[in-house]
Formats: sequence, structure tokens, C-alpha cells
Amino acid sequence: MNKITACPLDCFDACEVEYKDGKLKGKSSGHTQGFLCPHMNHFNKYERITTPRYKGEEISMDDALSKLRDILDANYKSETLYYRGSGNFGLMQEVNDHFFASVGATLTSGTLCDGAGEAGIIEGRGSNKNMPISEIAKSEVVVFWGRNPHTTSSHLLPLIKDKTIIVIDPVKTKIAQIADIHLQIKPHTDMYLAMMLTRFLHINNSCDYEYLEEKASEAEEFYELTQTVRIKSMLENMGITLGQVGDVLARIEDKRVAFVCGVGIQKYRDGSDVLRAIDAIAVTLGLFGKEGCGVAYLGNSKEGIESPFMTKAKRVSKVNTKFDEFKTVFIQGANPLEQMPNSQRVQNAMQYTENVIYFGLYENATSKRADLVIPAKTFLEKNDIRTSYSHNAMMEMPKVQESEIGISEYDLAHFLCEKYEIEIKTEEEYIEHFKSFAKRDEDGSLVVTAREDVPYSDGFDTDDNEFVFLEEIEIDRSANKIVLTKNRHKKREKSNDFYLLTPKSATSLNSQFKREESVYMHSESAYSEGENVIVASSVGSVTLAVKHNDALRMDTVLIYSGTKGVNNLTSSEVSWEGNSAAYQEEKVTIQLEKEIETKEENL
Ligand SMILES: Nc1nc2c(c(=O)[nH]1)N[C@H]1C(S)=C(S)[C@@H](COP(=O)(O)OP(=O)(O)OC[C@H]3O[C@@H](n4cnc5c(=O)[nH]c(N)nc54)[C@H](O)[C@@H]3O)O[C@H]1N2
Ligand SMILES: Nc1nc2c(c(=O)[nH]1)N[C@H]1C(S)=C(S)[C@@H](COP(=O)(O)OP(=O)(O)OC[C@H]3O[C@@H](n4cnc5c(=O)[nH]c(N)nc54)[C@H](O)[C@@H]3O)O[C@H]1N2
Ligand code: SF4
Ligand SMILES: [Mo]
Repeated sequence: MNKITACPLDCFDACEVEYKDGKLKGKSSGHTQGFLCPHMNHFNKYERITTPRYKGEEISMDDALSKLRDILDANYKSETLYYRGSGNFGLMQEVNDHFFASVGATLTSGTLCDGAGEAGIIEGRGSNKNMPISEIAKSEVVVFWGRNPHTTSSHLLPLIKDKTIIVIDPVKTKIAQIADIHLQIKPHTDMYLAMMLTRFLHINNSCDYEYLEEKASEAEEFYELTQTVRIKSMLENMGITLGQVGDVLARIEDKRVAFVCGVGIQKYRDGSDVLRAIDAIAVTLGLFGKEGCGVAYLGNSKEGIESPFMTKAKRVSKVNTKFDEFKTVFIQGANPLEQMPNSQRVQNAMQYTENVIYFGLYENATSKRADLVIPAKTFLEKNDIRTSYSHNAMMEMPKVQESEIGISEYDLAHFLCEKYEIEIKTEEEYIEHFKSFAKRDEDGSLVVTAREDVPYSDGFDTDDNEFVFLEEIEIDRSANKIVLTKNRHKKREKSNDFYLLTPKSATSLNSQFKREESVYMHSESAYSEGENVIVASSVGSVTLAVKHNDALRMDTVLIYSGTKGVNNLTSSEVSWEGNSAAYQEEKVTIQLEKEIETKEENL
């Protein structure tokens, strides 16, 4: 018989999965329409860790658990850090937060993902309530702004077939190739484009004035701020024309528009301002609170749900975590040695940690470094429930497969809580708790009760219910470049400096599954396919083979997230708002590996 569960992965689509005799298929109804994606289609084929080990020696699960207890006995309070990543999005994953928070260990705050953008959204709207995919389906125009739906949200594609598509992305992605308009903008210039669009809406008298008066009365002041962006020089800087801006305006005025944003636009320290400036366009057009209109980003998958777990804890940054300050680091569902920014820093810090414990499914740099490795159960082998950051359903994830391998998060937490006399409820009680935040739809599926399909219909969640526009930016006219206030960045530009994009790969989910191994460059760059080059930033370097891709700009190189060594290049400085990683802040230089070797030989 078919059993229904849901894909556990960190992905917009959060698909329901039909399980039959070890085979996974998309649920035939709903947005999945019978299809999953490469990760789930091949899920059972990826090699996983089957046996626990301590200091490289395989041991039994019982021995691994007593080892874990011994380690925690020695120093379980302030000297222990619990670091959880986003390998599995099930709500029960948090059950170990409960244990570690209860014993007084340290947890993390901040994110490697969407935090900068979210902070900007919250500053403007007072909360982060997302436009769900069911509403995107009702729009007339979809603006994909730093989102790559063919790779990261493919189930959206059937829903937008007959719509006007506008893409703003430095890469000519698949969606850009079929779009009505593609602005192949220079990386990190989105805020100025957003400001310019708002400015022209004012110039063209295309604002929703009634809406602005009621819900965004500072709109005039913001219009003044947009006028500080010089049009001609900024167009040159962005690499687009006034005609293209006009085309975009002509297509979004008086239409049901969905701005569908991704994380690409906010992998910078000022990432919060970008989302806030895009929100301002939507506000100016009066799009919030209307059917089929608004801004979709990564919502909060826990919106409308109260945690049953202990969450109050001392917390340290998840972006530039000082692992060396802890005797024990327990890592669950994460690969910090490869996915955190500045891998060398992480490696240096972790080498002083006495006990690194890795609780996960797959081998990676973190599992290799770990002193104690505890294999997890896959989502098929344990009970869970999940919600999504791009739709409002809650999906049950019952165990559908038996396995001798691994231990579930709940069983591990239960073991630990019993040992340390911490109260823990049954797994069923927790799952019922989560279900109490959902109601049944006509078709029997669960939907989170407190979530709205069309949020902000009654104004924003700020103190006075009005939208709060960005208030300041500063323009360095002499350099024709923009320098933000609060000592924001001033960068040196070298002719051999490239922008580094590190987006998501179709074959991996960050570092899970099949990982990429190349650096992508335009074919007219000075480097040939297959040549090994050293990509370097002020943080570090990595040697990778070149692959050509003419979807890229000449001033840009691309290394996918999950590629080994990509985060040698990225800086662990956190975003100005949102305590988030800023993976694309560093520019990189390229040098042939051969050239360096020859130079060394000549020394
Ligand atoms: N297949 C697959 N799916 C995934 C993931 C995965 O690893 N693989 N990861 C999941 C996770 S963790 C997340 S957070 C989501 C993210 O999903 P997306 O937001 O779609 O992810 P990205 O690929 O990082 O970025 C999207 C686009 O932003 C563009 N971009 C980069 N820099 C800029 C810029 O400065 N300006 C503009 N306008 N565009 C820019 C990139 O070229 C890219 O096409 O995807 C999830 N889904
Ligand atoms: N250069 C660059 N770096 C990036 C990004 C980027 O775009 N560019 N993206 C960032 C973003 S958006 C994100 S979200 C992070 C993601 O970074 P991480 O959270 O570290 O995610 P993954 O690399 O997917 O590793 C997840 C781990 O979870 C484990 N796992 C999977 N399922 C389970 C389970 O059921 N139980 C347990 N216990 N473990 C499980 C797997 O073994 C896997 O090793 O990476 C960030 N790093
Ligand atoms: S599209 Fe996303 S949610 Fe759907 S099966 Fe693939 S990874 Fe899972
Ligand atoms: Mo993410």
C-alpha cells in the first residue's frame, strides 16, 4: 500500500511523497503532481554512514551512546555547544535543542541562509509573513529576483506557465532564457535597481496613492531618497539600459505582480536593505494584502507554531562560531566545516575542540573531523511532521520503512533526557502538539491555522501598522559608486577581480548528494575548459577546474554551494542586520595553477 510522507529537505517546495516498497514518488494531487526532484528520486541510492565510530574505530550504537554520555558527563554545561543545521526540516529535529537548552549548554543564533533578507523584511513590515505559492499562482506577472526556480523551486514552474515573466539575475538562468525580460544585472546592485523602479513609479504617477496614504505615509520621503541615486551612472554600474527599466515598469504597472525573491540578492552584508528596497516597490504599487500580489521570499517555516521544547538558552553566532571556546561541540544535521563561511577559520577553531560529535547521515569534512560519529535515521525511518517556508501546509511524516541503521533525533534526546533527569514527553505528544496548530482542509490535508494566504490585508505588523521605508543611503559621487552609511563597505577594485556567485546546484542540496567540482566562467575569459585555476579572495583560496558557461557575465565567476573548498573564499563577517552569513561579499582573483608552479620553480 502507498504511504504518504513528506520530503524533509530544506527546500521551498516541501513536497508530499508517496512511498511504496522503497520507491518514492510525488503525491499525485497538490503542487507535487506526481513529481519529486533528483534528490528524492535517488534518495535511497546515496551512500550513508551505517556504523557509529569513535576516534576512527567502528563501535556499536550502545557504545556510541555511552561514549556520548561520558563526554557530556565530563563537561555538559557551559562548555558544550549544540550546533544544528538544516539537513532535515522536520519539526522533531528540535527535540535535541530541548535537551541541550535544558542542561544549560550553549545553542546558536543567526543563520547561514536567509537572515539578512528576513531582517530587512521585518524592519519594513514588522514581521515576515510570506506570500505562499498558491497566491503566486494567481498573479499575472512574476518577477524572479535572485531566485532560480528550475533548480530550487521547480514545482512553481507549472503554476506560472502563462504569466509574464521578468527575471533579475546576473546569470542567464533557465527561467531567464524563457522570460519576457531578463535584466542581467551586475551582482550586488539590486538595491539601486529597486530604488530606481520606485522612483519611476512616482515619476509615472503609477503609485497606488490611496494605499500609500493609508499604509505607507512616508512614501514621499522615500521618493526623495530614491532621487539620490543618479540614474545614468547607476544604469552603467548595473549594466542595464533605461529602455529595459522602462520595459519592466510597463509590465508591472496595474497588474497583479508577485516578486519572487531568493537568497542570492542578500548574500551580502547589506542584504537586509535589498529586500527592504524590493518591498518598497511592492508597497508603492499597493501590492500587499491583495490576492495574487506581493513579495515571496523564504518565509519562516515555524510561523504560527509554538515550540513545545525548551528554547531559552545562551546562544552564540552560527556564522562565526568560536568552536575553540567549547570543550564539546555536538553537530546535528549540519556540515559546518564545508558550509559555514571561511572554512579555514572553522577548521582552525575546531582543532582545539576536545570532542567533536557529528550526528548525521552522510560523510563529509565534518564527519571526518569528528571524534564521535553517530549515524541518524533517514526521514523514512522515523516519525516526524513538517511545515514549509513557501506554503502553508503541515505535513505528517510517519515512519514508512524499518532499518537497523542509526538512531532518530527523538530517541537520542530521550536517552539523554532520561540520563540527566530532564522532562521529555512522548514522541506522539509532541507530534500532536504540532498538529494542534493546524486545521484540516476540505481535502483532508493539514494547514497551519494562523497563517494567511494574503497577509497584511489589515496593514503591516509595525507599531502604527504602516510600512517603514529605508531611511538612509549615502552616495559616493566621486567614485560613482555607492557607499552605505554606518561605515559600510569600500572595496578596492582590481582588473582581475571577479564577482563570486555561489548559488545552489541542481544535483546537490548544499553539501548533500552529488556535489559540484568546478569553477564556472564565461568562455571568452582567459581560461580554457579543464584548466586548473587558483581562485583566491582576501580570505583564502581553492584550486578548481574551469568549466565554461556563457550564461555568466564576464565579470563574474560561479562556484556552486556544496563544491569542496568554495567556502575557503568566503568571509565569516556577519550581515549588518539579521546575524546572517554574507557569502558573496568577497571578490576573487583567478590565476592559472601552472603559472604559480612555474614561478615557484624559478625561485
Ligand atoms: N537543488 C537545490 N535546491 C535547493 C538547495 C540546493 O542546494 N539545491 N538549497 C535550498 C536552500 S538551503 C535555499 S536557502 C534555497 C535558495 O534558493 P534560491 O534563492 O533560488 O538560491 P540561490 O541559487 O542561492 O540564488 C538564486 C539566484 O540568485 C542569483 N544571484 C546571486 N547573486 C545575485 C545578485 O547579486 N543579484 C541578483 N539579482 N541575483 C543574484 C543567482 O544567480 C541564482 O540564480 O534553495 C533550496 N533549494
Ligand atoms: N558558499 C556557500 N555556502 C553556503 C551557501 C551558499 O549558497 N554558498 N548556502 C548556505 C545555506 S542557504 C544553507 S541553508 C547552509 C546549509 O548548510 P548545512 O545546514 O550544513 O547543510 P548541508 O550541507 O545540507 O548538510 C546537512 C547535513 O545534515 C545531515 N542530515 C540530513 N538529514 C538528516 C537527519 O534526518 N538527521 C540528522 N541528524 N542529520 C541529517 C546530512 O548528513 C548533512 O551532512 O549552507 C550555507 N552555505
Ligand atoms: S523539490 Fe524540494 S521538497 Fe520537493 S522532493 Fe525535491 S528537495 Fe524535496
Ligand atoms: Mo538555505
